[in-house]
Amino acid sequence: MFTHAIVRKPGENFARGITTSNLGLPNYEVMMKQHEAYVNTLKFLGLNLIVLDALPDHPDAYFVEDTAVVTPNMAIITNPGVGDRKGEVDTIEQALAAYRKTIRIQAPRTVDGGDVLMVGSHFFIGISERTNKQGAEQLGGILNEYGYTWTTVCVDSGLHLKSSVNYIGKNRLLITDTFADCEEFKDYDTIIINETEEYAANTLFINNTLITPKGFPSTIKKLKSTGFDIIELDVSEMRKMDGGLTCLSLRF
Ligand code: CIR
Repeated sequence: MFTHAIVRKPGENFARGITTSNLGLPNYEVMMKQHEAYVNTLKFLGLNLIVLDALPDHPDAYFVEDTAVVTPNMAIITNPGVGDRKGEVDTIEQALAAYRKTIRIQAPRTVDGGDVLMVGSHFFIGISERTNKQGAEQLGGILNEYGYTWTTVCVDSGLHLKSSVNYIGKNRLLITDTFADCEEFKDYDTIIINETEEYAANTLFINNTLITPKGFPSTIKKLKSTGFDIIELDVSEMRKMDGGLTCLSLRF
């Protein structure tokens, strides 16, 4: 069970962050409303929220998931794979230091937290444009020291591993078609997302509730079969910036 989450307020200049989407310009007021609804949902699920201020020099900094990997025993502070985002980690380390021992990924190794999927005591680490092999190896070495296991997964499509694969409880993965046949996931049951709803793979599982993006009816139908409570949240403005539900918080 998670008891805490770190989030960060989006800055007024958040639209200057990195994006590949062509969904139009995001709106600040709508973004803030959607972010507030997200924070309130985590509170409703019983989490204690640590809300950090916006970092104007880093317009993507509210996607806090990329800056750390938090385990029950310690937290690994990442070295994000794009230059613009590297400066986001210091304030995250300060916030996490109150709860966990922190250990840093060292350059030239890179890791984005969005590439790291925790399933119990096992970690899947995506090798992507943001997370390099050396970064995965340093991260894996640290995880081993603390008794965790890890395997790598090649991320050929989507920004991060968790853009396409997420753990949704009871040995089940919510997964896009592209990743469904990966050997690495063979020990898990899978719910495969329809090709037209791939964005909904970024569903967040918190304390036996599934938080899923609004607007993906076929995914909702499939998720209902899990028996877990489901909360739909509109994250249209985050999506315009290539982010989603998992990216917006660090849960621990
Ligand atoms: C970026 O390109 O880094 C941000 N605009 C989006 C990061 C999304 N984070 C995530 O999927 N964990």
